[in-house]
Amino acid sequence: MFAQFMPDRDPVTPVQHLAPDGTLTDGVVASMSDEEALDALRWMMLTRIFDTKAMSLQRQGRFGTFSQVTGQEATIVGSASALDPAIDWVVPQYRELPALLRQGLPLEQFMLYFMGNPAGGQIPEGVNVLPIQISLAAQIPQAVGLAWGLQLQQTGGVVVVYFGDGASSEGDFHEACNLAGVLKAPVVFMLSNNGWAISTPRHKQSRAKNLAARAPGYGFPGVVVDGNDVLGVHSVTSAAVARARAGDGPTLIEAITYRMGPHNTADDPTRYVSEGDLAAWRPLDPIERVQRYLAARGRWDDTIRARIEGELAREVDRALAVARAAPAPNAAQIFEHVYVDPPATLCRQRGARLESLA
Ligand SMILES: Cc1ncc(C[n+]2csc(CCOP(=O)(O)OP(=O)(O)O)c2C)c(N)n1
Repeated sequence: MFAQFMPDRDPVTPVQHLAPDGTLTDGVVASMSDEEALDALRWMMLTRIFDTKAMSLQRQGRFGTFSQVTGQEATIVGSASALDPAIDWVVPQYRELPALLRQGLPLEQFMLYFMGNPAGGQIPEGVNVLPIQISLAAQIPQAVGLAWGLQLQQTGGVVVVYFGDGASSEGDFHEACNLAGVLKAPVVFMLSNNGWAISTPRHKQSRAKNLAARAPGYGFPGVVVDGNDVLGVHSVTSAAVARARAGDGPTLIEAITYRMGPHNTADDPTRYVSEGDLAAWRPLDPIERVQRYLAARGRWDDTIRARIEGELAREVDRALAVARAAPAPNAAQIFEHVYVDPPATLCRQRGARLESLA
């Protein structure tokens, strides 16, 4: 199954704690309590429900271009749940909704962004996340800078920065790794290898035997994990966070997962993703895997599913109602919340724009 992500030579076996049938792999102690696994499952299910809603809102013209998480929920939730939102930071690409929510970003705030309201890009005070980044890999050096700042301030905080296999081919990724290695910055590089950079497959992305294998070249460890296994991802991320917090520097985690939907709402994956690949990945669904695990422990059944699905659907509807009731955006807003003291050129542009509208 993992072979398609790696060139023929010397494949690694990804770390796996939870097998697709929901059983723990031999000798493994679960990295989460049942309560924590249930909590992780809720975040994963909320994300899936939101994805469906967001796709339909986009088709109705109420949402802009949107990238779903579907299929990758364990990678994002397993890693984010290794963080302490009070001191740790999440630096996203654009496919990490549950990590942002777990850090405390309100769902309605996330929705406003996709409704074209500049208020959606304004992160509330005290929520330790950076805004979504569309320019590939630009967030990675920024994350290292943030981690360096936390190191200097001795806050004990760690930064987890998310990006894809495609972004890992950008120069920014390599420069960021180099600097992080030199500084021993408290950062975890979370590479979601979902098989695709839009329509470019992993095997055209790099000759490296696996993408985590690049880390030792920068002086820190790389680990490959089954990205559809929330317990495995949680375990390797917890170890990487502990390492960073102890002052031992960065880790690169490559989570092997699969993008089960389009790249975004503007994409037609039927032109390049084979039905056979999707069929092979369907039984590896990260949400069903945790459900099987919890069912075997007496913590999951159809009654609990119906209750939780109802609660989550209501939560999405509530957030949508709040986002819809938000004040309409105005032209001045796009100049706000970037600088404390805006530079003179920006002030001039703002003045000219408002004058032309008046
Ligand atoms: C600097 C830059 N180049 C190109 C693009 C266009 N683009 C948007 S998403 C994408 C693919 C990204 O793939 P990956 O990093 O693997 O993330 P995924 O979308 O698969 O999660 C590309 C090429 C961009 N946004 N920024």
